[in-house]
Amino acid sequence: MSTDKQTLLDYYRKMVLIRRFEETMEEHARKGYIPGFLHLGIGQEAAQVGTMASFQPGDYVLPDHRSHGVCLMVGTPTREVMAEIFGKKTGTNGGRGGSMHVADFKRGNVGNNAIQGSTMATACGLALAAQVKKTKSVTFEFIGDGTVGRGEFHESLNLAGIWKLPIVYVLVNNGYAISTRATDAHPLADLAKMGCAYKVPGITVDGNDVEAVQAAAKEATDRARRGDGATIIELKTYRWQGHFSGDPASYRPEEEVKAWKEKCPIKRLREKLLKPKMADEAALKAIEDDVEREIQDALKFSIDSPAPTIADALSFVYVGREVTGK
Ligand SMILES: Cc1ncc(C[n+]2csc(CCOP(=O)(O)OP(=O)(O)O)c2C)c(N)n1
Ligand SMILES: [Mg+2]
Repeated sequence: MSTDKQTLLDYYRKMVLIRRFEETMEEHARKGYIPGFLHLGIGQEAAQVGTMASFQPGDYVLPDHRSHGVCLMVGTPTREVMAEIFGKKTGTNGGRGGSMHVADFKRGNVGNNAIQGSTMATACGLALAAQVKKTKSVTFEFIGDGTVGRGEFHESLNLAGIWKLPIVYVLVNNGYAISTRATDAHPLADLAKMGCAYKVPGITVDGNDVEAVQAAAKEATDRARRGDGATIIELKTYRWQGHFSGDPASYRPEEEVKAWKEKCPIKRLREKLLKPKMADEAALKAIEDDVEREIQDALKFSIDSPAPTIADALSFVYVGREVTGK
């Protein structure tokens, strides 16, 4: 593939940003700063960056529970995403959502729902609205391999198929749903084929190759924008950590984890940039240093920001009416 140098450097910065963001979150979860569960997407950066390269203003995205990187890719400032995960008042949702519910409506991030697969129904609604209003907006729906076994998966694909809804299903197949191997849970190895019963075409792609992901996502997005309907892009990748931060992941053989770390999507792009001398070490180091400054700024902002007050917890409970607690 012949992606130009500037675009590849942009992908490199974005992937390093997500990796450093996730590592910083993990470090601070261990120190007790982060309330609630934290699901990290370390190892899945190419899937997030490559897909979101086709996201445009006016589009919608429904991230899943492992999607801090997706939340960053819609353009929400790193400070606000991080502060939300820290549960602070300055976060995207005033600290009410936390890691799994970072939403930024004005940028098209409609947010996640803790119930696997439920956002697939929401995606149908958003896509139907766009179709009726003729806005050309595309809905990006992130799901994992585990979600394929849910009823909503089939119900939603049926609607998307019959109504030709403008949806890109981003099926991140990282091989596991908590401790259950995808190959033990589903009869098909390539889950993209699940759409054929609903006339929703699918493609299975190496999810650690950012250029391959970008190409597949672009084709699916163009197809949706043309009015030709939904596509599933299945991105085969691996989560390096356990299901949540603190899960020892003893259900996975060490050699398997090691082999996938060798296939690191960031290392791969780094080598691609260095070998034909598209970029030198100094240029990549400058990008990494720049990312580090952004991460440290967001971290200081998040730690220094105030926590929500009890009164804050009572606002937005009812539309148009404040609850005073009295
Ligand atoms: C309906 C429902 N069942 C179970 C859960 C608990 N749960 C949270 S994440 C998860 C696994 C999801 O696996 P997958 O879709 O492959 O995503 P991954 O965690 O691998 O990114 C489960 C079972 C849930 N949130 N909702
Ligand atoms: Mg999974």
